[in-house]
Amino acid sequence: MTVSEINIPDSLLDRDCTTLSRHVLQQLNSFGADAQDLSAIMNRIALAGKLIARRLSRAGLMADVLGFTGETNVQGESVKKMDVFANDVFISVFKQSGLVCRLASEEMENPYYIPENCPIGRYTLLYDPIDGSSNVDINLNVGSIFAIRQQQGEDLDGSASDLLTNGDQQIAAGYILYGPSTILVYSLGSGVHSFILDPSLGEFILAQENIRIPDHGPIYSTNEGNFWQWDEPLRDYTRYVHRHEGYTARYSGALVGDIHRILMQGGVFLYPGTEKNPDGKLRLLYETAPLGFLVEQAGGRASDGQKRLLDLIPAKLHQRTPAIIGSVEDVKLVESFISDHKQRQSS
Ligand code: AHM
Ligand code: MG
Repeated sequence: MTVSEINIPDSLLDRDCTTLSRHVLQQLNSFGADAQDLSAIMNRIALAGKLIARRLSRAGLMADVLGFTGETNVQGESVKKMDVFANDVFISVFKQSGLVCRLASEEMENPYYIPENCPIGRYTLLYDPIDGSSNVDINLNVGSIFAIRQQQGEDLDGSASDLLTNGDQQIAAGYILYGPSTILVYSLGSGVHSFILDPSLGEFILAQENIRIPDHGPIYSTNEGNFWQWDEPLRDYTRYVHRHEGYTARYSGALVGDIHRILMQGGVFLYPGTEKNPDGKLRLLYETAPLGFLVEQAGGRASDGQKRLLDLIPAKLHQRTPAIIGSVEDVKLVESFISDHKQRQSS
């Protein structure tokens, strides 16, 4: 039998061959320079994901992977060795790429510039290299979150103030979930698509296109240990789900995993403000805005309880914001507790 006589169904080949870079070009429906750049950027992000996944998979076997560095980051949080490693991986995959001029991350006070890229690379990568890093030492899921924005203006003073704009300025956003398998989920503003890392190929292969989040789902995902510090409407919402059939709590302590579950099965993720921290814990530019972009693209809703997350304009790079993200009906229900409470107070 000759090779041409072997009958392999087209659908099978297509499934195995739709790589991330090819998918980006298909999405943009172009082979032009901008499309090639975005495809190359996504490919580099995927490479960072593979390098991080590889290190995580052997973390307990290697020296100097688990635990803290002893440093504190700009957020006042203890830095883990994996945070530093993953942060540096994203920088190194973009060096000499000609693609990305600036990288801004949870782990760096100021954006990192790659000057040799700047004359041609007009893009900025915003990212959280390891989100949920408290899970690393106990071998549970963690993630990386990213967003791509186009640089506006010249940024001559190096303040990167053009990044302080709303979330609709994101050209692309996504996450990589390091779980039993490594999954990359992304959107270029036309639907949400997932890819699974096939370790035998070393490639992310298309798993699901145009993911739609259910309009309502059973899951509510929040750290109820903070109940005592929440405002009354959030407590009322929690009491409501406790007293009604059909809700189930799921919280992993790693945002990417919790959002992924909600994206697939429906429900709501909540990280509200507290008395001590009215803006909550999560950061807008590289955590909640990218995830809000994705969830909206999948037909869901993302707010700070009152306003659309993507409409918020951060006052600073590491701005925090309350986050209510998930299925349309479930997010609206949480918002209704907040607006009803406000109305009662003003009447
Ligand atoms: P990190 O980026 O420093 O890991 O913090 C973000 C994480 C999210 O992944 C998760 O949803 C949240 O912090 C958990 O916080 P808490 O332990 O307060 O529930
Ligand atoms: Mg984080």
